[in-house]
Amino acid sequence: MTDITYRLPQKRHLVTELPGPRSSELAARRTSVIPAGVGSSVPVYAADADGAVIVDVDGNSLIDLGSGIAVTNVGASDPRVAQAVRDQVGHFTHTCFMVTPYEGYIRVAEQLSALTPGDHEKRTVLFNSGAEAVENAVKVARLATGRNAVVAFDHAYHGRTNLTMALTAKNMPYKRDFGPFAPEIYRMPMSYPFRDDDGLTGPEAARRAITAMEKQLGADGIAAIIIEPIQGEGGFIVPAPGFLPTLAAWARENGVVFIADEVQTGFARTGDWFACEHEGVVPDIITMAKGIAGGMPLSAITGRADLMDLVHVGGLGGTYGGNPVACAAALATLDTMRELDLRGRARAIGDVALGRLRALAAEVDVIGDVRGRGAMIAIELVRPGTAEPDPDLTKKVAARCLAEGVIILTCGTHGNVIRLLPPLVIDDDLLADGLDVLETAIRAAGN
Ligand code: PLZ
Repeated sequence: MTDITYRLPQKRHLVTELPGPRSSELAARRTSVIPAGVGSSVPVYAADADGAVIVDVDGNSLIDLGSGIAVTNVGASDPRVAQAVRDQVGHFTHTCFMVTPYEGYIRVAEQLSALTPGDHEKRTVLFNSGAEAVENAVKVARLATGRNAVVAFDHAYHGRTNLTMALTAKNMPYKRDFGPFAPEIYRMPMSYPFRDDDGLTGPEAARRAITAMEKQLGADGIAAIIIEPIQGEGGFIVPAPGFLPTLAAWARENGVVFIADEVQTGFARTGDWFACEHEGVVPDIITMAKGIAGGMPLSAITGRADLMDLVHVGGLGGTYGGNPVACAAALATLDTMRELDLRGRARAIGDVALGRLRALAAEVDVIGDVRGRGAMIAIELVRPGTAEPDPDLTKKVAARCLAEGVIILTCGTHGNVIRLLPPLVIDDDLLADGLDVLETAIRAAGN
């Protein structure tokens, strides 16, 4: 691997208790101007960040094992990304691609055509957020098929806009009291190896969903199936082998558009460019965001040209979609990922972290499952000796990690999953230190 240069020391170093006095001051100011509806899982305010370290306003250096929810895969302030942004800002920050287009947008589309699974002809449209990409994938699928129904899965997360709230499974905090929701969304059972009946294979779990779709909806009424190849917010659920290929094959046979939501799994995170590649699944449309642009807001859909080209002129767009600064950041991000072989790095992180966490699981009785792929890793915490979720313990572990200066995110329908999403540029020592802290927190909280 090419050596990585960091601007800030890649070390955990605490100079105050967390949160420190300046963070507490900001937290107090915040309450008079920002509603409680906007949550922050870490009560520490950022002043600087680089690689896998976040420095707070009190001068504490924390290890970031969350990447701002799977965004800063190339690190928090990669020099190539920062320079590309500075260069672009020095020329123009916006013209609106729907008014006066520019080359950066085309270059990002060319790269996504080449990087996404499948060697068919493709088209790409750029947007700002993951939710917006999902909304547009569904628009294209409905127009292309002339059908209404859209199938999502148990534990799915697809966003917070009205349509994507409907696609998202979990009520609290995403949906409660925010309805009515968009119609014609149907939810099917997911493959969840840790919680499915013993021995249920991936193809069998797919047949379970397919039978439900055929009985409840009829294949010819379904515009699209949308699925995260590894579910993110829902608990880092890795479906059993064969689940995704069986569903994708059924979709193809029935003219149902197969949409892979790779907003969280995308861009080297799982050790491939996209998680679908692991089982050779080629989606009709793929949604992307987060890791695509090193922290700048950018999202995309890339889909089969024969579907995407059906949309009438002017049917897709938005003021900021494919903003030139975000495009410049994306191009630099993709170059960095290739240059530093971040796919290889993600696999190496997975080997280290999964190995350590599986060894720990053999020793403590609160870990029900360790799973993941590449640098997208989870531990599901349970009451000792059962499969009963333990969300309180999960919160306790995350809080203990934070107190020691390690940022850990949680997720899961039951709130009992610790997830690790380190920047892929994290160095071995920092990763080991972060895992030491996590291991100690689990041992202390659990036994
Ligand atoms: N699809 C698979 O993971 C965003 C959201 C956190 P936006 N996940 C993090 C939160 O509480 O809001 C996500 C995702 C998948 C779509 C989205 C939505 O992406 O960029 O947040 O709109």
